[in-house]
Amino acid sequence: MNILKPIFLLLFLFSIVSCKSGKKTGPEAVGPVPTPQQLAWQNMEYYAFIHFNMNTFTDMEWGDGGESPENFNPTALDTRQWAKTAKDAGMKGIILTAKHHDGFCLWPTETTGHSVKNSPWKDGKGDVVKELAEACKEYGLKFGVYLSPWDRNHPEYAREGYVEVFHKQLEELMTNYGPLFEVWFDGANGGTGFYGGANEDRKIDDATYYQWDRITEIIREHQPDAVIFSGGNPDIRWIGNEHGYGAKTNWSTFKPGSGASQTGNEDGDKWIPAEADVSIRPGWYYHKREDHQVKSLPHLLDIYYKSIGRNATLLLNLPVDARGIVHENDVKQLMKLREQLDKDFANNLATNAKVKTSSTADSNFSASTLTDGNDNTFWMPEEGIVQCEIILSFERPTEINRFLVQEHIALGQRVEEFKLEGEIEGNWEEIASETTIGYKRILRFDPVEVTALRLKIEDAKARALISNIEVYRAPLVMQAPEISQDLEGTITVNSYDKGLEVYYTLNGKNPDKSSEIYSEKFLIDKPTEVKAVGYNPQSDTYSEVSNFRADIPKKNWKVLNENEGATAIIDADENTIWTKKGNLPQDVVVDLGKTYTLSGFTYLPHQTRYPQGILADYEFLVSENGEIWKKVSEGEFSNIKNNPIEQRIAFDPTQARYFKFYSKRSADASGVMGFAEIGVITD
Ligand code: FUL
Repeated sequence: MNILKPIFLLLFLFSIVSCKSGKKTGPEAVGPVPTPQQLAWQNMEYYAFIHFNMNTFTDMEWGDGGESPENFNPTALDTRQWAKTAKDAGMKGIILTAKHHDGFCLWPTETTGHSVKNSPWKDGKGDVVKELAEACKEYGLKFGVYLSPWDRNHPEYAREGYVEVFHKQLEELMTNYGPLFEVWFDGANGGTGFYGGANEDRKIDDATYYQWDRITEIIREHQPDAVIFSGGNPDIRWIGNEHGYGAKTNWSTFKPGSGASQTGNEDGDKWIPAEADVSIRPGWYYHKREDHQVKSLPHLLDIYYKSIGRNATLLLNLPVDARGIVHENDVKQLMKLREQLDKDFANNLATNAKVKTSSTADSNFSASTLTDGNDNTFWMPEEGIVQCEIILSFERPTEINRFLVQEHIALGQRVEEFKLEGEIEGNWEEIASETTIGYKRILRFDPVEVTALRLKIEDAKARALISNIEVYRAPLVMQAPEISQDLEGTITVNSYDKGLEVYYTLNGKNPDKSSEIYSEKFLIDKPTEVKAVGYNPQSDTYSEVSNFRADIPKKNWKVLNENEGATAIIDADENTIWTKKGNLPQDVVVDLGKTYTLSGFTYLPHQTRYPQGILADYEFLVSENGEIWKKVSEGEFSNIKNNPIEQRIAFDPTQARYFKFYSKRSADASGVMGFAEIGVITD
């Protein structure tokens, strides 16, 4: 015993010394650094927003607060389906609109009668917040809440009384639903509303009215692990747009009030990283009319790479429908994205590479930490070295098109400028020249075959601390090509992934690699069914087939009874729209420039987020001379309000140079006539 004691003492002293010296060799933090909560949140990367509330039932984006709780009545609400969908999509959590601007509360709050308590759903005994909190727990997801400070229902809004109500609502949410990872405050504050029937405009000073310090206290007291989005004392900031796109330069350091939400501030005095929020459809809430507008795989991929790939997190919104489930179209697109991402990041080629660096502080921060898959280890050059290089050498020429790099942000975001170069046939060539890295940066580029890759840190606030490098050869995106016809009649077939070969037919048959290969635009001046397919020669696989019905060019057409802007409806561009002045009934008369045999017409309503003048019924008349008219078709566009896609109406072939499209009634409440495009089908 007596002999062992001094040995223990020696060992103890040694361990203190080595701990201390270990600390000494580690770097100092640079600038503001994330809290453990912010770090945990950043690690989540990808999580769901769910907009589901009164607006789901009133088909609105912003209710005015005068809605009756009677409206809230989901027929098949299933929060487990939401959680399963998010989980299958690879998301790490869900944030729910517990209360939106219209003031309706999805939980049985004690603060107001404007809640689920007074709805027919579950006879007023339901609690959506609770059901979702439980479903998240079951599926291993984190849970967060959106609580709108603006309340267009509450009679006391903008007065003293409401502030207490708001704090109480927050407290209820913070105390009754288990641990939360994020509390989301919206920037829209004050304006017109119902306000208990007052129906007036109420303004507040966002900075002082809500008492943000008290709000922060409530959150910190009950939910110490939650981060606060926006509001008076934000932990995380808005990315500055609702497209889900981060800027290429994206600092997690920020000066509140600087207005630099997109880029952050290099010299920001606070660590306030960016969250990119975007909806999978045009609207945040569910609208049946948007069932055909769920974002495409290429669009979702772009969002992913421009948010998570640019040092932001991605909060992707799923508008739950009036049944109370995530619509099947949205689920399908989400899973397509998941599948593609799994393929993109399937095989990390960096793990096969030899990694060397131009400088290394010591063996604790060696080059091997860059590819060890451990988030806590990082590489570091010697003290004072800012410009430095990491070189990955491959055994044989390797084709790549993705580069992923991460800084060890626990000690601050440092890199200001970097380059990626590839060794191609013995020469170093630039692949990309960029600015910030941050938590994660992913570069996408055309495939290049390299024998080595060189990451050059060109400028940084202090020596860079790089924790991870990954390299991939993402496969081609098997998206069906997009076919369009312009004013002149020119057909363009566009493949999202330039690596695909594109084949097409003009005879209605499905194309394959024995069909005509598409190499350049071509002209079509008669009714023709154009079909195209993308083909991946490496895997010998095909995309889905796309189908387009081309017809006579519109270049010589004229709208005769024109009022301003009407050419938008015959410009072969569905992004340009026109709404005729004045109320229905209305007509438009078009001169086709010469006589054709017409056998039908097409009508495409506005494809915008807030469409106007979606027409419900029509009469279609034709004329050879523009004076004597013959009605060739009359009817109703069925279900057009819910599904405002192109309408194709056929009639008996008739010779004509002019047509008149007449309508008495719109499917929406606008009472006007709106178009994205109108066209004819010729024989
Ligand atoms: C906006 C809100 O006004 C929208 O309705 C939606 O909730 C979006 C996420 O934030 O500011």
